[in-house]
Amino acid sequence: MGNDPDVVVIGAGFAGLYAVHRLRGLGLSVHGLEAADGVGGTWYWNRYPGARCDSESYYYCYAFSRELEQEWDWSERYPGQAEILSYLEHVADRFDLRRSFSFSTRVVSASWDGARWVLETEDGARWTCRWLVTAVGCLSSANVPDIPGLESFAGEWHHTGQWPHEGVDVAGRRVGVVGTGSTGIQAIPVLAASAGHLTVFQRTANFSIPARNAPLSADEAAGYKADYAAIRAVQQASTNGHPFVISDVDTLALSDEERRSLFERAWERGGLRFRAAVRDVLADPAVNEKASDFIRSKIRTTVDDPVVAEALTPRDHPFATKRPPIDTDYFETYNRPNVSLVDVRADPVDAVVPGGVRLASGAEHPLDVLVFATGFDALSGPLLRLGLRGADDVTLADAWAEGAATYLGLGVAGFPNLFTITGPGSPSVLTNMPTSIEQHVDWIADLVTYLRAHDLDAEPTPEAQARWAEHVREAADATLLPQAASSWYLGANVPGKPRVFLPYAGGFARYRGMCDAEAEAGYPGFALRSRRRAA
Ligand code: NA7
Repeated sequence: MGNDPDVVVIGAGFAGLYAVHRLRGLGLSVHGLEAADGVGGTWYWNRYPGARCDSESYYYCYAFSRELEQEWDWSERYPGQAEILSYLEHVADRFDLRRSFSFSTRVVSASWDGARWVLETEDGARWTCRWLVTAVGCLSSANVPDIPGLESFAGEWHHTGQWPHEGVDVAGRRVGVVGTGSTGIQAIPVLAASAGHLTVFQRTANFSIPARNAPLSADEAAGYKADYAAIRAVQQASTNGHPFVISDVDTLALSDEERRSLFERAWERGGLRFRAAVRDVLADPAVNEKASDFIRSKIRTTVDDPVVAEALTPRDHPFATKRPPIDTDYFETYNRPNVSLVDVRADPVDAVVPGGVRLASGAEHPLDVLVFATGFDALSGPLLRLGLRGADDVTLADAWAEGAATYLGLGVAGFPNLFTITGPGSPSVLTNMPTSIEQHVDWIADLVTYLRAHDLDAEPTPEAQARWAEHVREAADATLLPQAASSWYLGANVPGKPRVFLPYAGGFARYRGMCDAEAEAGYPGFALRSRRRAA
């Protein structure tokens, strides 16, 4: 195939590995390009202390191979970064995928020349392909705040999503963490355990639920393996790709005591199961307020110092309207004598100085290590940095000047034969990721099969894309999600990013049904053009 396969897949994480496997299985020539020197995607880069998945291990994995499901053994309820990376390395070997990838190969531009995509990589190589499939992840473009003086810092600083492979020695040192999203909340307790002093710079207090991580017993693992068919069926029928059935209890109809007891049981189960126990938590403000108040009461009783507890209590957004973290000893960590909390909403960061961080008030916090747990330019960011140019030489940046727009999250008008796994406008980040990824890859494989059989090129029509944007907006507006003004779902975490609610909040099963209907109807949302006529 030289440098001219049928399909180029960008990325070798969960999405890229499965895309290469699935598309290769159709008899197509497929090649993957990956910036890292190995597989893993998110789990290759995010090696910060405490990095762990919030989905449970027995379902945060591929479902496409019954044998793989039975062969692989997970060791904990939630898989840690190293274990997920081992799993993906195993998948790459088991399905002989590495031979189809070039590693240490970053794509810097990709242009549609009227018949094929022409890609350039950082090392100057050129690839062409008929179909371009992006598997670049949703949370892979690091968001490092533009703080004056950062270059003058005499210590070391790192973004959690670009953590050094050799690790960072924090033992006995003065460590600062900026950010209290899912990442900060995972890293803070682990860093605090070995740092000399840990200073947390918090802009927005966050809700968090105890994960209740634990080793996975042999009996539990065997039970899941025996039950996989049923587990997968629940995932497919669910709103979020998790195998939980959402409670049908009307919490508002309960007495205060009954409701408290329901919340307590859910709190003990922990993790994302807490949310599944509270029906309508993202639909009904009154329900949400009860759940939010319950979590606030837990913060008050966990954190010893009432002033610190109050500063840690979220008041500016309803529970779960920002991606709700789950934790191991997060709030308890503030009871340690070597941990302090700094409210940078009240007293913002003014500059990084050689010795640490200086606030607007002039207060200085001396630091040896500064950790940015400041998140990502989510969903659109990883696609924008590929340097895509579609038909008529239009850049993706121009096409998305008013905000990311796609059809079904799977393709972009004006960008023929480009398919975006878990793109903006798909449910992706609101779901269990491998479940969404497999659904996308299978759907793209069917579309490519159809295009090959009929010798067609395809891109979404502008009308279908506009209808989808409207539907994505309506789906978000039917929930409380847009109420979190600073959420990365809205692009609000990146200065200058257009405010568009990015993921599709209408539910995974419903979305899957719409994708299936699109395929069954012969892809009416796509402009299909004969290649022979184009040639
Ligand atoms: P998030 O959820 O975007 O969290 C980033 C955190 O960093 C959040 O607390 C932000 O505060 C804070 N932040 C960002 N920029 C700044 C500046 N300039 N100053 C102070 N604080 C700042 O990213 P995560 O990596 O934790 O999680 C991303 C997803 O990965 C997660 O949701 C899971 O899906 C996996 P803010 O709330 O914006 O005020």
